[in-house]
Amino acid sequence: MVSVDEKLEPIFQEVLRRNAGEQEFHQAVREVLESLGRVIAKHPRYLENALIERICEPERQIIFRVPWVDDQGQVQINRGFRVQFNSALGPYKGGIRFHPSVNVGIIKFLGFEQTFKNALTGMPIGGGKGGSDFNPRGRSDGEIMRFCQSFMTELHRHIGEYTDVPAGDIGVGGREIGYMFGQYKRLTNRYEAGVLTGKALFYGGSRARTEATGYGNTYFVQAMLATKGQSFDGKKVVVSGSGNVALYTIEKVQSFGGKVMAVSDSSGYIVDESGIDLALLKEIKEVRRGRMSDYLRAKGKGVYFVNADAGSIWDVPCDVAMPSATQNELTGKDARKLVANGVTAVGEGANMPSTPDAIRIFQEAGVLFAPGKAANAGGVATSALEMQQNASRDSWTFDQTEARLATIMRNIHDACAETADEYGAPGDYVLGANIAGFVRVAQAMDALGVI
Ligand code: NDP
Ligand code: 2IT
Repeated sequence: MVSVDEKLEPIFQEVLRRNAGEQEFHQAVREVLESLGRVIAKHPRYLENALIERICEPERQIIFRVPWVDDQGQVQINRGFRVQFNSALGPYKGGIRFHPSVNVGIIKFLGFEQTFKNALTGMPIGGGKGGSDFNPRGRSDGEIMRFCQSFMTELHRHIGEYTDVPAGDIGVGGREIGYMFGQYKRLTNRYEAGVLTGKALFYGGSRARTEATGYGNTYFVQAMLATKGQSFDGKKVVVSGSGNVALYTIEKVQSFGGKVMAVSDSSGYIVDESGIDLALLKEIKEVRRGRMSDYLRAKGKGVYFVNADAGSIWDVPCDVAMPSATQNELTGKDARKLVANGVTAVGEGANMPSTPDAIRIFQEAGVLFAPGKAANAGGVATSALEMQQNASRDSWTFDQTEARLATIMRNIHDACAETADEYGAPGDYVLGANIAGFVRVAQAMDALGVI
């Protein structure tokens, strides 16, 4: 196991003490601190002024009650969160997640990672994250709207285009952003388009934002493969999840000549020997909001379905793995299986999908490994492009926006690779991403005084 530098160990112990029980947050902090030993050896200045301690402490954490009325007339209560982690580089920026597993530790890990991810994009955005333990599964459109309105009734006083700009994440897509924007507009009497991103195109959204995270991860993996003289062409790819990130990962991988063998949702995974039929999958997931088994029913021949408790999607042999569902979905056992099956590259579309064990196994096996905070940064980067378009009351073409995204992903890839080289760990994208992101945030914090 990689260890935390002895000078940083007391900082980590203090994080554990002050944030007891928040395992995902501990995991995310530990990974960054493991990378920072090399930074403080070179720049002892970052140990002064408690800069690292401050980076590990959110600037503000908001927890609130979200009451709403279901279709049966019953009052329901959920808990809402917004963690405003760091605003040294710009307004807090990051998604909102609706999932029953959401708790403060999960939102904190996401906000912490978001801070470094957003710094890596090179755009003027700080880091934040929010959400609720609300479960959208099986809820009617009216219930979703009432929940979003109640959530925003509290959240609106904490956000704004210059303060904090939320967007989507698990369980929050264009529909939910629309309901939240509508309620924000009513409450504030302002058409403040830049307060939320991921809006639909007809009221201030950006072209390519829907596609951006999946496309961006594919561009990142393409750049990693190119360092070994390889490409996606003819490669077998497995993409977990079947939501926003997964669908547009599949789209781009297929356009680059890759063959996507398997996809999943929380019920299980399907394998399609002839390659995933993306039009069918989109119809099931984006239009019908259906389940993985609907694909099996529609397709039948050459397709099989494995229940979530009967096996792991990572048992399916592939050249490239692109985990795009949720945190810690790819374990050490899965990584060992993938390596045994000859995987050559892994690009994390989700946030922290690989456990620390899995990352170690990939790296020891020489697998090209792209951590989420670099590889999935295309989503938030395109959100920042949406903010730019809103601020200038402009609207760019798809090609123009995608070209910006492609350049940003190339720059992030190169920054990670060059930083890894500079700090004596060539090919270690985890170290490169953590250090490059950290240095940008730390420099800004340092310049702003004790904040
Ligand atoms: P969606 O809600 O669109 O899709 C999530 C997918 O992951 C669904 O297929 C869902 O299955 C599956 N999933 C979610 N939670 C679990 C779980 N606990 N166990 C198994 N499967 C699960 O979300 P996104 O595609 O937007 O997000 C996916 C990941 O990408 C998340 O980690 C998110 O933080 C990250 N991300 C998203 C960005 C964005 O722009 N949207 C940007 C950067 C990162 P089911 O429907 O059955 O629940
Ligand atoms: O994890 C993420 O980067 C997101 N969910 C997107 C955040 C954003 O503000 O677009």
